[in-house]
Amino acid sequence: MSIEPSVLVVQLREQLNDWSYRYYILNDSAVPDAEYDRVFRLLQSLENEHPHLISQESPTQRVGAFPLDQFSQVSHEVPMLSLDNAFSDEELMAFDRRLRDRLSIGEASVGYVAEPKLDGLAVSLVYENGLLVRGATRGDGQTGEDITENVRTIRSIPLRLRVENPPSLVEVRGEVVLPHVGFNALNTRQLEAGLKPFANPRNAAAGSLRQLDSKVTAQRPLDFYGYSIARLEGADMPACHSDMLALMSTLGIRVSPEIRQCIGVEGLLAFYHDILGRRADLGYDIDGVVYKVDRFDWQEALGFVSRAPRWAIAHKFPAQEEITRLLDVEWQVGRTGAITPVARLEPVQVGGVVVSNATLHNVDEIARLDLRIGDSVIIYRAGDVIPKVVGVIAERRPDGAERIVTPQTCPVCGSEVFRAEGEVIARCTGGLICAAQQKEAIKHFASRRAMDVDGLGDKIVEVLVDKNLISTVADLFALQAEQIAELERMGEKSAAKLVAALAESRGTTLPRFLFALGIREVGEATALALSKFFGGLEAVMAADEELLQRVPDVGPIVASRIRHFFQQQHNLDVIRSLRDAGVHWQEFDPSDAAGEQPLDGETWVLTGSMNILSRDQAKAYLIDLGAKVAGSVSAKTTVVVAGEKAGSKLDKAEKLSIPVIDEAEFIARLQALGVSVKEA
Ligand code: JCF
Repeated sequence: MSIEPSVLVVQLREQLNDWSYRYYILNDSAVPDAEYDRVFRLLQSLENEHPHLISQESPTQRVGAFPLDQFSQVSHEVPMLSLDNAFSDEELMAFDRRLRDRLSIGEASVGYVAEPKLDGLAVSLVYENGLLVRGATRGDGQTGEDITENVRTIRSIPLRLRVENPPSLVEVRGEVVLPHVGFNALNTRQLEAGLKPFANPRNAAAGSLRQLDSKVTAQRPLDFYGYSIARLEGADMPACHSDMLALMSTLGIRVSPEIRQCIGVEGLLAFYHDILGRRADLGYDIDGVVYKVDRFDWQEALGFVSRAPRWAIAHKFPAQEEITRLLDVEWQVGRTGAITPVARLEPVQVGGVVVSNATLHNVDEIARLDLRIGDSVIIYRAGDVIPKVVGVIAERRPDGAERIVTPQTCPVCGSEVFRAEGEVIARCTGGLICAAQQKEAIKHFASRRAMDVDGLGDKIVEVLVDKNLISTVADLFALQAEQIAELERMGEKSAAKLVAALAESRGTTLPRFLFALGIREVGEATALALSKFFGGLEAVMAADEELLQRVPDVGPIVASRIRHFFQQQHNLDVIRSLRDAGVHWQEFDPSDAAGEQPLDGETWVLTGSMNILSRDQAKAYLIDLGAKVAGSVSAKTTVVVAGEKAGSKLDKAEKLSIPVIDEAEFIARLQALGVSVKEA
């Protein structure tokens, strides 16, 4: 017997709305995304077949509606208030004093409700008989704009209240924000599309909410938190603010989980400092905290001054945006050779710390901002992230403000600066000889999956470079035990061990060596493919881009990176030195069967944790033997190695009848293939 479509549609809708509620409002994900999507598509196809079954509250209706020519005006039945501000502890104490005087409660403490003050846009949501019928902006507090279609796209705003018998009318007030993650993703998309990025999340949220085309709003990951009920009909209004917030939660409206009841000024200050300390971790911008008198009878007694209530105040945090002067632009070389412009600024307080440097990301950013030395610039700093220059105040440009020129050579090593076509990032071509890149290059070279030098950890590499004992990877092999023994926290024993490990690592494989060179875009898989194709290093070095592209999985970009690497004389010098130092591997004729590896063509999957081997090591062994190592189990998987606490991959392997072996069996197989297995 099949279920009636009209019944099924309701069931699916309820299921999806319930999952959505748990995900967006309770922050607990009930089912995997894939399952949600599957049910969503099922509902969509049913609604397509039976359009009369579509209803306004269906989750399929959150994708935006027809674009509007303009927003219509909405007058607020109950005005949307603004808040008075306190900028210091003293101002806050004066506020509390005033309240107690007006209420004539002497030295008794006031019960407050404190909440983070979200830096977004205030909106009003009207629910009639449980159904969302209107969304509006604050406007001037009396009249706002009808943004119903836009708010309907926000997943954390329920289209229907989650109660059996909803009040006949509920007007919720709250704040729409764009969380940091969404803001960064949006700006990345803007830049990729050649559009201007938004200066801060608030502007981005405002721009997103005031879209005449709600389909655009639907693409913006906006969030909503309610902070009060302005009108309630068909139910009793609670007697205090904290109970009203609880009622909102019951109705399915998201309320900030940070809201607390606080007693007296001491309670408020403790809340303020707690939230200020966690400001960066909240995931969205806040510009302070809001305190409200909890008791409604007291709120009523206190009343209003002009458009702000006497019973509430916003205690502001230090601003996250400030204006200062751009003194200079310096160029920094990152560990991958990326050359990034850094703004040197006249020191300014932003978000409570003194900022004198800010990132400019890349050369395009300078052009986009039309930045000149001497300009007045706007600095934005969200929490702990690096401050950035988000704007220029063009009217304040001084005469003779200098243009900013991209360097042609690396400021660290003097090598040519290269910017690949279509790339926004300029890079130093110094590779292994550039001091800025040396440390990272050496760490990579020595790592498990590369040359696997036992005991040469990141810390030691840093010390060796800082003490000028090494500057390229080739210098590693000239290190003497006596030199190492003199370093801090190194003894004769560990020095001798390290020298022995270095000596041992000289016997390697071609794929490991190619990977160890740290050529951009050449990971282990590509290194292996190159080895198999060419059989020897000389052949890889001599190959032109056309030939390189014949290697499986090597496209034009990777080919150009490889070619470019081997065209740099300093890279050739380092390779020469490494070979002179005794680094060697087996080469073979690629047309010959000798190049074949025991696990050629096999795909292995590692899951769970192992006791004897590290995952990197296990992977490296497999790759050395010619296998591919994949991240997920599929019909193409040859074997799954399951360590302890193996999870879903194991289930999947069983479902697909793929052989599963444990760590002991894995090691036995490696040894049978001639690998001398080392403990991690
Ligand atoms: O989070 C906010 N931006 C916020 C603004 C929170 C509140 O509780 C507010 C507000 C503006 C007015 N309460 C009022 C009365």
